Amino acid sequence: MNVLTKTDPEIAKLIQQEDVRQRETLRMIPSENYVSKAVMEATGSSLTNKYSEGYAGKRYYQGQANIDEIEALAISRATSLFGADHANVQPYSGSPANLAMYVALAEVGDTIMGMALDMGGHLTHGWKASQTSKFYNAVQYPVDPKTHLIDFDVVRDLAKKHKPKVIVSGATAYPRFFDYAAFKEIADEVGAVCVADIAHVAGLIAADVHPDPVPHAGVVTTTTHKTLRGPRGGMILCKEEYAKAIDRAVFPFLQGGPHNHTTAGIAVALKEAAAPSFKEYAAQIITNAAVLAEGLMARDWNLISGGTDNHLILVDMQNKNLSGKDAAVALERAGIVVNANSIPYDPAPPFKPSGIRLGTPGLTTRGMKEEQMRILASVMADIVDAPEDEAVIAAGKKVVDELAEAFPIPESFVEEVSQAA
Ligand code: DSN
Repeated sequence: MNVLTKTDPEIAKLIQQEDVRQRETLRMIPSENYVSKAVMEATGSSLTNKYSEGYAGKRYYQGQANIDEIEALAISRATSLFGADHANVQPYSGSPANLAMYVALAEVGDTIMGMALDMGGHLTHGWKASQTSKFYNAVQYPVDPKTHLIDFDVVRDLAKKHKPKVIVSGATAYPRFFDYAAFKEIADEVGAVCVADIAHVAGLIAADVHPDPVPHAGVVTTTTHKTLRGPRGGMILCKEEYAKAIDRAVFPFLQGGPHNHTTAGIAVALKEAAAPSFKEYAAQIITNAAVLAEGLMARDWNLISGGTDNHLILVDMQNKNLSGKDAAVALERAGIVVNANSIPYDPAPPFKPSGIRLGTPGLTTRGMKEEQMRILASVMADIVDAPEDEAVIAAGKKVVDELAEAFPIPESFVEEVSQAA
């Protein structure tokens, strides 16, 4: 960062400090990952200088020869990886992608249905603090109070009662697979469009280690930076019948010029995700989460739903007499970065919730496997048992330092990509 250091030493220093923080701590927030240098280079390129309102071949600005090809590549890689009819790669991130999906499928004031935020859903699935609940009449489905699983009888009853135009599946804190066929059946019964928000699990779906919503859902929305391991961005996949409405909703209804540097980064990440080694990566994410869950449960950690099928683990800390926030703060002191999170039917407020949420996409990118998960389960349990014991924190930090050094953030997935080409 020679130039940046000269131009703006304050920002350069903060970025360098963040590089060090990312290198020296363990990323266990399940929505975060580490991208390749190739994705970084595409994202930090001259493409940021270009305006391209419109779509390939139909732009409102001249000078699109390269941009059109980049966007076309991103689209064809997305449709091919997910087996979708159509892809729009312009949404700025997951929330704008979801808003575009509603705009395409419903009128303001129509009823939409999604999982409540405090049950594991996303803000944009109609949560009361989100504008999606003001623009639309949002009906929220819960999880079962005992099993913490989606109860399809409850979803069906709510759908029959409220007749939503759109039913959204998907979550930010649901540790189990989604039964997309069941959602589609209910959507068909009430004449709703079946939508899947796969932001968290897109990489797992691309690698065939998670159920696939594409055959069932009319529209699939996603971010590109979680298990898919691309830059921060969004994407909408859909069946041909929704393609025009989705494209119009993204541009011109909601957005102006697409972020071409992000589009290029998404294209690179999609190429990386098509490599055979990405399948191994995604399978290892799930194995790692299962082993970590087992290790934590052996130390009397209360896992929501009793375990995990995917990349994430949601923990109820109430039996440890520790808030989720205090647990997350203690773990971070040892270099383990998770997030405090509400649990279903949480008696505590959202800013000091009873749970923590953690996951394995980042650690798996760093090459960690079952053995490291067992070590980490033990370190985390020790810290949660004695969050104010400086010797325990120091011992945990020593293990984290060793792991961070032994498993550096990889720069490249190039070998895998050339195999796939
Ligand atoms: N903020 C994302 C997450 O952490 O899951 C969802 O938008």
